[in-house]
Amino acid sequence: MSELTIWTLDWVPEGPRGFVRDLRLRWACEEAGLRYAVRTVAFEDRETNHLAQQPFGQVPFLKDEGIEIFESGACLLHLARKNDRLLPRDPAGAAATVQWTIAALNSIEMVTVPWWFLKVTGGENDDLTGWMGKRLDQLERVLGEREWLAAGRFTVADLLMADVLRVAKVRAFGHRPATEAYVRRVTERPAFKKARADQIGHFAAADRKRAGEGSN
Ligand SMILES: N[C@@H](CCC(=O)N[C@@H](CS)C(=O)NCC(=O)O)C(=O)O
Repeated sequence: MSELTIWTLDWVPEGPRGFVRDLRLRWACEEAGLRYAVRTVAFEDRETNHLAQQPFGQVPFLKDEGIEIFESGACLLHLARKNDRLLPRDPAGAAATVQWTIAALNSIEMVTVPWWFLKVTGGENDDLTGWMGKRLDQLERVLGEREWLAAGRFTVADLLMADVLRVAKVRAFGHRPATEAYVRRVTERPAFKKARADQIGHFAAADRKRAGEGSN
C-alpha cells in the first residue's frame, strides 16, 4: 500500500479552520478508503519556508511515495485515480468528472474567492458581484436538474464543487434552493464530517501546544 502524506500548516487562526484546503485531500482519502498521514509546515514564514514543495508558499501539497504534487485540484485528481470511488472507470463518466472538477476550480472558485476576499477586506466590486451571481445562477439551473454533477453519482467533482460552495458568505448570497440542498447533501457525508472534525482537532491541538510552550 502506498504511503500518502498530506501536508498542511502547523497552525492557523480561528477564521479559516474547517476550510483550509488540506480538508479536500483528507475528505478524498476518507471517501476512497485510502490511509494517509498528515504532516505540517510552519504557519510563520509560510511564504518562504516550503517553496520547494509549493511555489506559492501555500498548502496543501501531497506526497505519494516518490510523487510530490501541489494544487488541491491536482492532488484530488491524483487521489481519485487510485480506485473508482471518486472517479468512474468508464471513459464518459471519467471525462464528465474531470470536466466538472475543473469547472469547480476555473468557473466557480475563480469568481468566488476574489469576491469573498473583497467582501472581507471591504473592497466590494459590483462587476465581480454580478459575475458571481451569474455563475451561481447558471449552476443553480444545473443542480435543479440533477443530484450529482457527473456520472449520476457522487464523484470527486461533487467533493470539490461542494467545498467551493460551502463557504458561508457564498452560501448566504442570494436564494438558490437547489444549490443549498446540494451543499447539504454532500456535506452530510460521513467522510466530510470526519475530515472537517480531524482538521479542527489538528488546529485545536496546535493551540494547546502553543499554550503549553507559552507557559514554560
Ligand atoms: N490554488 C491553491 C490555493 C491554496 C490556498 O489558498 N491555500 C491556503 C490555505 S486554504 C494557504 O495556504 N494560505 C496561506 C497563504 O496563502 O499564505 C490550491 O487549491 O491548492
